[in-house]
Amino acid sequence: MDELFNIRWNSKRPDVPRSAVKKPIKTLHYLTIEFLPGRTLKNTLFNLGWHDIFAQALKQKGIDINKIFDVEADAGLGNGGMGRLAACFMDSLATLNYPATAHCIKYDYGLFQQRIIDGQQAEFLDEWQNTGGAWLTARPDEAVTVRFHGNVGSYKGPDGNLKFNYEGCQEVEAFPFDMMLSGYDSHIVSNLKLWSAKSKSSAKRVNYGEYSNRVNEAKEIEDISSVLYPSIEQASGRTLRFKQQYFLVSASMQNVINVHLHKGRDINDLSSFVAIHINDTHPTMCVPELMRILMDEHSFSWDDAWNTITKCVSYTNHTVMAEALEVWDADLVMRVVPRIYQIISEIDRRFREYLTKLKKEPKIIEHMAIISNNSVRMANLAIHASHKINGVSKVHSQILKERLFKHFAEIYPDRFINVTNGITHRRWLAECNPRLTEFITKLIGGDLCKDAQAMEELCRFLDDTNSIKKINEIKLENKKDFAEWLKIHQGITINPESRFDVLVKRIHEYKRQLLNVLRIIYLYNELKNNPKADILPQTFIFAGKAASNYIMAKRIIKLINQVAAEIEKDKVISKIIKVVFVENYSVTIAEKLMPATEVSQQISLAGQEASGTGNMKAVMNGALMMCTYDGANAEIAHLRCNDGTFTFGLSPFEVERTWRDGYNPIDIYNSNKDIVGVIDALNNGFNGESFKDIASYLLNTCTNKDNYMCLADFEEFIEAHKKMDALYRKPLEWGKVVMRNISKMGYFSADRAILDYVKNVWHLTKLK
Ligand code: B1H
Repeated sequence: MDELFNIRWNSKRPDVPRSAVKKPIKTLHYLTIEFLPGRTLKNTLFNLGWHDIFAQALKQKGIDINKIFDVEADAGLGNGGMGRLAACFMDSLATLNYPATAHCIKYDYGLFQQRIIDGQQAEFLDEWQNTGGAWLTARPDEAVTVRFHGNVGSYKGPDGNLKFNYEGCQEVEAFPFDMMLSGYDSHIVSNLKLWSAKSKSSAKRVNYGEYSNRVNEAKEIEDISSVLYPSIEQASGRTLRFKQQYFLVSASMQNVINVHLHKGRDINDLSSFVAIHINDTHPTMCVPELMRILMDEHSFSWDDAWNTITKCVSYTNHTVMAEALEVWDADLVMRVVPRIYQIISEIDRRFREYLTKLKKEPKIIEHMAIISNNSVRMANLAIHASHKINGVSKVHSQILKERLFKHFAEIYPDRFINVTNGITHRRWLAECNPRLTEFITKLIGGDLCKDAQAMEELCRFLDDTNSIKKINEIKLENKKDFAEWLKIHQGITINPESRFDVLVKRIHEYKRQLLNVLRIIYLYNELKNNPKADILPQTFIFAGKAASNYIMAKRIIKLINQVAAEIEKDKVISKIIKVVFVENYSVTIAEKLMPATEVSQQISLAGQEASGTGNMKAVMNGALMMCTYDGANAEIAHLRCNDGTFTFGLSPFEVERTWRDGYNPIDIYNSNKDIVGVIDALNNGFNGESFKDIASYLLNTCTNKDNYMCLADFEEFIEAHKKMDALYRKPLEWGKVVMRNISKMGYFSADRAILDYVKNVWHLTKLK
């Protein structure tokens, strides 16, 4: 059935008799807990080549096509880069004619709608399906049952082997909805299969007096697909999040097997037809779930099941943050999915046996084990079961291989590879920045959408003053557009002639929005001391959501807004610098902001940001980056030969060494009068609110002091900005660097990333 979805709907289905197809068609199943497609209508029209025709036709009727696009809600099934990456990958897979299905959950509510009220983040329900749900097609024919809890029984089967049955389970219907994701001028579409949880009890008659119990039971089941990342502060939330993960993998693995069998294929040939990708640790339970299906339902032996699965499965790690390397209480796993726990225990037992044979020390075996200390470690399981494991940038992959998963890399050296992330340059350049795209296309010819690497050709025009002037003009026009949009949507006026300095991403301590605010406070202090100080007129634009229970992240949002308000009160300073916080950052807002960005802040503490993709979006749209040596920043900087890059701060290695040697922010404070000024200002407060808590977070000698080393990198950050400002004051030179950077960005197209995955990991069949 899914072949249907991989055929472009307006093209004639190739009439190939099955017997004539010699090689197995290998399809990707991309398992992901997040998926952020943004809006679909514009993208689909664009990919079909119909955008301009529709726009013109509507214009004749006096209708602005953008007004129609604005009706559609973003499908907010994700939180940030990881979910967006999945969407970019599906676009490239379809464009390049590789068959792929992404499996995710049809969350009833998206992440949340963010408003800023009194400077603070307020969260509102995101009912994305009201309009964003228009693209969903219900697939009742593919519904499957997912079982939780209950008891596992065993008995001897007719073949003499041990068989397992499950009794007293909670049965949940996994009901899929398909969303077709178009590629650009391609023969096929990718499919996004979104699973929703339904109670199966509606078919059963309700006994007298039991109705409300039955309703509560149904609600509890439907909660499984209610929200992304349910809070794990309480035990009930942890159970829910865990159930959600098993729900996704059980439904998708059953689907993979059902489709495989439905096509008349042999279950023993699974690995020739199917590549299964674990996107971060959340879907790791696909491994024991597939073991269960193959052994308990298809009578595979342990070894045959394991050999099949390890040929199918690969894993991408997206972060080194400890909280995302999931570990579940063994008791929880045992209680919620008892058969799966048995299988994981056996994988662990065999793995420990293997490590013992390799003569690993007991301490190392414990460290690598899948179950240890009454916990189940998902990353260890994913690595042990995957034939390839990759990080998402060179620096990150190196950290995985040499630090985080060092012991695994020793026993499985060939499994660890790097695939640097990419973005679909169609959405993130051609669609969102038509002025720049038209200009580039005029210069270099050809179809940029098909060949991102062709941008390299721009190099030929680096000495053409008119082209550089045009690049600068386009940026100004895009800034004007954004200013107009901001005025309409948030009632805020910004000056398009000021430099747009942009930091947009999830609010997290490691991403160091705080460091950027410290710089703004420093500039404010400079202007207070001397209103005539030579400081460039700048608009500092922030956007991003903080997790609703992340207190420090929410304090940082408050600080940004209070600094903004304080600056506004000063008639002179507010003419030079202005801070704005754009509400409810989303794919759609990013599409408006990237073309207007001049300075893109990518300032995570080195070693913490696995890749980043906002960096690629910004530079492709003609921004220069202020960045640390982290994630893909390092590769972007390298590709443009380190000229015109503004890199500052400690390297990942230096960060480690500084922690080891003992980091003391007080010493830095005592030796830098600018930092003293900034800390004093935090203590005194902004717009009537003191930020003593943040001052002491930065300085306190408690264990939590300046966890992400804002003070360590402060001075270099300021100095790097001075160099950047000097370049900005020479528009032709700035424009030339911008143009050269754009010319190098073809490498960061998701098309290249997908070709890397296809060649080195998935080995998919290209459909003709
Ligand atoms: C990324 C996450 C993430 N990596 C767990 N990991 C989460 C993991 O709430 N959770 O449980 C939430 C988010 N997100 C991002 O992936 C990285 O931070 C970026 O650096 C990277 O560019 C992106 C895509 O690879």
